[in-house]
Amino acid sequence: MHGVNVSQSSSSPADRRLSALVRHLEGSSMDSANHSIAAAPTSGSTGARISVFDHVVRAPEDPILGVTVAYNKDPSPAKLNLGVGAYRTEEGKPLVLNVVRRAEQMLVNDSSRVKEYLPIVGLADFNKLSAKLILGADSPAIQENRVTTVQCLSGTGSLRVGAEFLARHYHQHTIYIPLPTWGNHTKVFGLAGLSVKTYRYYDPATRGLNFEGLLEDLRSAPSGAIVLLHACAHNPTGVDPTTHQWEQIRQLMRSKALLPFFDSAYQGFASGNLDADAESVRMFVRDGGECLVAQSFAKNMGLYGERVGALSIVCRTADVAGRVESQLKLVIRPMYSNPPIHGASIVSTILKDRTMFQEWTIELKAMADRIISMRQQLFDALRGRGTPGDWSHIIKQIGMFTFTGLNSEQVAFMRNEYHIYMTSDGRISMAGLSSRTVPHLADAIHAAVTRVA
Ligand code: PLA
Repeated sequence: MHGVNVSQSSSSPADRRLSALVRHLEGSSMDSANHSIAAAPTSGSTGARISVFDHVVRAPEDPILGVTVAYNKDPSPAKLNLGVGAYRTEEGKPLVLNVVRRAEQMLVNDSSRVKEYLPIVGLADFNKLSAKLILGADSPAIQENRVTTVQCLSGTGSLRVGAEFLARHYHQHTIYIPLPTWGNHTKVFGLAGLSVKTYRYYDPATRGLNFEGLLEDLRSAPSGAIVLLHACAHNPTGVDPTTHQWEQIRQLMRSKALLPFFDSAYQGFASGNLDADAESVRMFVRDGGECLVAQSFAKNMGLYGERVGALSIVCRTADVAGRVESQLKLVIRPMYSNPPIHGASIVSTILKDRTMFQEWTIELKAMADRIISMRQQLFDALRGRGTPGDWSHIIKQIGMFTFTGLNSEQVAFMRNEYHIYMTSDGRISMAGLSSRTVPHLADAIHAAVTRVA
């Protein structure tokens, strides 16, 4: 097993929270001498001042979002940001979908709309429609009322709320995440108090799925363990199991009572089809078993900064679902009280209107198709240059990213010499590329593989 335990300590989350509370209470009964020392730097008296935060060390930038920080500082006009997975047009500009603009206009024009707090679980319409989008309009689980859905702060917030719930109410505290995976998974689950281990996923030799390794690792996981699955368009590898492989994973997981936690951040971005990209999740729901799904509307609706997402927990019965929801409210209330209204209103306006929904699917397909055409163009450009190596994985992988196989020295070389920015694991966001920038990237890759070992 390739397990790495990254939980903060061996004590349970409840123990850690308790000791934090004790520390806090001890702090508030400090003697007055301690108080005056602590207060001195902010007291305004003259003389040398030492900050109470003097011991704080500078933290490294985030491995993904930090790429944008470095990119923004680069004055070169030729610079290209292929780090974060954010869609760009052929002109290299961020895209606000027409249907989103139209929904926003409708919301603004509706003077009956107010800015009251949403309920703790968010906008009711949004929750219903989000569950329908991922589970399917005819999902028996929805019809039987055994799904609870809560609006959360995009995909990350949905994962975090799900993780906090599991840490409090699920008997198994070990979660298996794929190796590699989106870098934030380890932190989200570890900080919620779960013990994070990995299962084999990617095989660098074939640049494909290490299916045998995956099955072997899940087979030896303890019964009941949680397993994080990317619903589609695996980040960072762009490698997904086939339908047949998904079915084998499902059977193995159900036979061992492993609990699936789906991360669906790219529905519609892999194939351009919303239903096809939800098929893995639906397979697990069809068998009547339980699972969690974190959904993000950042990419498929281009609502990155609006932070719109949902956590759905599919339960065995409506009664269980109701009780689970009551506990989710206790998780959410002390974290951020209730979610923001605007983004969720945009999504529900679009999802509940037939014409707008149709318009959205067309715009979504156009984004997915542009990404697919970037794959072909980059592949052709490398072949045209006679760049050493087999680059067919560029057209075989799916979704927003290509896992190039470039090493960290080659990545650094491309940043320094060509002003092309990507994550150090060699992942490039195909959505950040355009016909205009493909030749520059192909030149850079060619130089990197021929000049840097
Ligand atoms: N899950 C996966 C697999 C993701 O790739 C991302 C985003 C999220 C969840 C969270 O997205 P959200 O909270 O914005 O909805 N990954 C990005 C951005 C696109 C990031 O790192 O935050 C990425 O570049 O990998």
